[in-house]
Amino acid sequence: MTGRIVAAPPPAPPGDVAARATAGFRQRYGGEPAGRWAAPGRVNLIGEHTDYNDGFVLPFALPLRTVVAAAARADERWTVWSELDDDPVEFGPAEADEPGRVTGWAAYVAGVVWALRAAGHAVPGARLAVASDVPVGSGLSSSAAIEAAVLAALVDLGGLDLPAQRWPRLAQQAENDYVGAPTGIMDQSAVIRGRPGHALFLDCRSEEVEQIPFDLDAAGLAMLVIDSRAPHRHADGEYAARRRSCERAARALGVPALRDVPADGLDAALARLDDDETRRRVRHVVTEDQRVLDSVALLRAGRVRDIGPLLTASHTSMRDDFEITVPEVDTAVEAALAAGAYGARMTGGGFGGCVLALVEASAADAAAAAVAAAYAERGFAAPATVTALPAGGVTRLD
Ligand code: GAF
Repeated sequence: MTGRIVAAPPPAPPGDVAARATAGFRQRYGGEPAGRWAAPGRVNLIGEHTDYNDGFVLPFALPLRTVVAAAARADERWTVWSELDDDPVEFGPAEADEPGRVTGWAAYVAGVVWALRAAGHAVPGARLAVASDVPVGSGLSSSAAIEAAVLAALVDLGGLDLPAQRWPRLAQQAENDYVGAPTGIMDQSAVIRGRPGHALFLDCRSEEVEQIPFDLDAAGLAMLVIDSRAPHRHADGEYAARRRSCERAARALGVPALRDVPADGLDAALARLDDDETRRRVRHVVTEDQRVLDSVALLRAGRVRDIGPLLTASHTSMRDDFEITVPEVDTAVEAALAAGAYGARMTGGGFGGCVLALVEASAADAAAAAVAAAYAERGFAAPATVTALPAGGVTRLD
């Protein structure tokens, strides 16, 4: 975030996140870490539920980071402490090699060890201490952040031969196959491959990326990130259901994935499907892919304000066709638009999480206040709003 907090932020532990990771390491394990690795959270500018349909996404990394302070150990065991939890978690090869054995937040760490070992790497035993400014449960990919930071730490500590372009898929496997969440590759790609001042245009089939300049400051614009504070209602089950429905539809249409339904062939494809719900799911994915492509074209031409209507159309599609929004996020979008935002949409998997609103920088405070007022009127818990600029992906700090 730019550091300009325009409404009450969620409570964060005191102290710089890297210093907290180091302090945690010293306190739990004694001695100094061999290094510190940081990975960011992310928001998705546009392209929702398109990644697992082999489609297009346009996320960017946030300046909020998860830091892992770590050192190798001589035996093949992994001890992880997080500031989320007083007690460290320790596991060995038996737990790492059996998906599901380690549970809770430490499963993301064990999942990375599992994925590396499954790919044939000699993963060094390690002690790790994790601190994070990426809020958990706000849809900003705290899980991808911990996966990426741990992956970077283990690759460096073990001197593993694993080029960074293979990291996103490996981190996704950790989440899919060890943790058991059937997510796509967007979040891991954003937090690993993000670049300051750019949004990441990713083709989720080929994994090709293009860094798209997204300089909000230069354009006099601000991106509000509004934490809807909506409790996640059945998010996991609903996410999996949407994915199954898309995969069924692709089979029914005889294509490898919904990405293969062209926008100008949408009506013909819809006519071949026999239930209305599936038709709406397909319409969301196909039109959303096109909105990503249109947004990229506008950004390449430097027309940042003009992506606003595409953001709002994405939200409408998620609300009416994909049915993944909730009253809190709809309220935030409506209030931001009424306050003059160029566009606004929920970002992330849905059923809560954050809303993005593209506004003139000079109007950011007023827009945040308008959202807070709309929330108060409806009796929702106060939203937390910050402004965000694109930041860099996973990195070694020292
Ligand atoms: C979640 C998932 F992790 C992503 O893979 C993506 O599907 C997103 O929801 C929806 O676009 O963040």
